[in-house]
Amino acid sequence: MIWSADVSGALEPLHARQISRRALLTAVGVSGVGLALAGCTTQPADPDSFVNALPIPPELSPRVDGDTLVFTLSAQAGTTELIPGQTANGFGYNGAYLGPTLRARQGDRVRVEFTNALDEVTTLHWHGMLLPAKYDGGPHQTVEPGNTWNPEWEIVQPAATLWYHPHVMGQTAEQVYRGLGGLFLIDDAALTEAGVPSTYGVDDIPVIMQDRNLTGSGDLDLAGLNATYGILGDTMVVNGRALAALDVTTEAVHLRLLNACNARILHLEFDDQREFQVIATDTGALSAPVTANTVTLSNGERIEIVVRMSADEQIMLRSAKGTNDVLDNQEMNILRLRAASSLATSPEVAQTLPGSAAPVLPSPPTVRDFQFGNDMSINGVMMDMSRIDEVMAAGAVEEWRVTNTVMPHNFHAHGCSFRVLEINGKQPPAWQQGPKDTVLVAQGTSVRLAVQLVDEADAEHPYMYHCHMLRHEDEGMMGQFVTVEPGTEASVNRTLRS
Ligand SMILES: [Cu+2]
Repeated sequence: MIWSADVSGALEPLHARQISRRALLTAVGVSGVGLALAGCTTQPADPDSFVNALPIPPELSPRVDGDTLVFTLSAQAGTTELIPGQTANGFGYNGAYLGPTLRARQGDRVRVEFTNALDEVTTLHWHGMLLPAKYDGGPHQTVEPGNTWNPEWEIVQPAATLWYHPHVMGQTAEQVYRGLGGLFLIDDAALTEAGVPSTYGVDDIPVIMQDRNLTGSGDLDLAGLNATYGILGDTMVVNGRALAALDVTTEAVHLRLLNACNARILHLEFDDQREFQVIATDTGALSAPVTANTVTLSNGERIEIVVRMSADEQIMLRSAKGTNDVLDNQEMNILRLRAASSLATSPEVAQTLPGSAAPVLPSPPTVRDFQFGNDMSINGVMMDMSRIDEVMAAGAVEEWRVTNTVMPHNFHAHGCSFRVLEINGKQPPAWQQGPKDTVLVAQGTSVRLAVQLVDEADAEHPYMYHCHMLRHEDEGMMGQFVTVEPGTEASVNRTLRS
């Protein structure tokens, strides 16, 4: 057992706080134990130390203005407790870390009244949302400190777990790391009718997973933002709480798993390898539940699962060690699930779910290639805010091929939903065949996608495609496309007026 002295001088077992190696080096100096630990990866935190109640992000009640749901969000700085009893300085929406959960249904009109109460410029991007590019909250829709921004759109897509986060050029990694992010759920009663648990905070649980480095006093450690992959934290924070536990009171729980890490790849499983049902991917439901016992999520991706438990059971959601460089080189415990001694009955999930039909490629399809380069380029160029890289027909279905011969990256595109047709020429696993907006493209990998573009024509405001590893998109591993009236593609000006 290794012991460390906390600031009060009391000794406590090291595993109790999964103290970061950096903090330990600081605490013990660069000799002895510190040197012995340098260069090795952190052991997973002791499951028995996962005792902190999992916070549930509050639902944000909209104001109703005519036929529009109006949500009010403010980006702000404040203090939070990632570890109970210890103060962390964070950024959040309507709070000090993360933000409330927004909810709406297909067909709803929504407006967000957003205020930037930070002292730095930010943007507010709706990850996975199909909406006009001028309201997408990408790098062009900057909001200066003290200013407001009021995007308004109609929800045109089916039920999904979407999320919102900053997307400001060069500062996204730091702002997300400090805590800016939240969920936007699109609801559909048909999923509840199909037996998917849907009582928010009871058996329908958001699980926003973030790896963070914490200082010895529990604050966010910002060192390493400019490393190759940015910060890879050794402490998992879920919904803003380290060493978190969820008290399960029903036979089945629906977990909305979001990899909100800056770069880390998660290979999610339970410690007893139990099977669960995958019911949805990034942008919507599957057509039938898929049984699995492990799923991989790169950062930015979501997956929804239903897991069943027996009374008095305790299981750990964890990430297994993988082979993608430093992005998944350690096993990490994430969230402990503790079942009560008496569980409320849950229905079985129906064998048919209200999943949307996959986009059908025209014959012959329009094929678009995206090649990752060694220098953070895509197709040989880095991000230029004034350059339109691709012009597409609004509402079209296209075939995209993303090829990566260099280090691990992933690929995310705005203004579309896609299906993964092939990874290195083979069908992806069934749990990866649902609607998506982000896909892991590991080193030496090529993925083929069927992309359904949003039916919005606007030659002046681009959508983004990029690596979602936040350090990489900040460095410029990003490009821009516009969707325009079909037939007008050739006449579009590819230089944006500033
Ligand atoms: Cu990348």
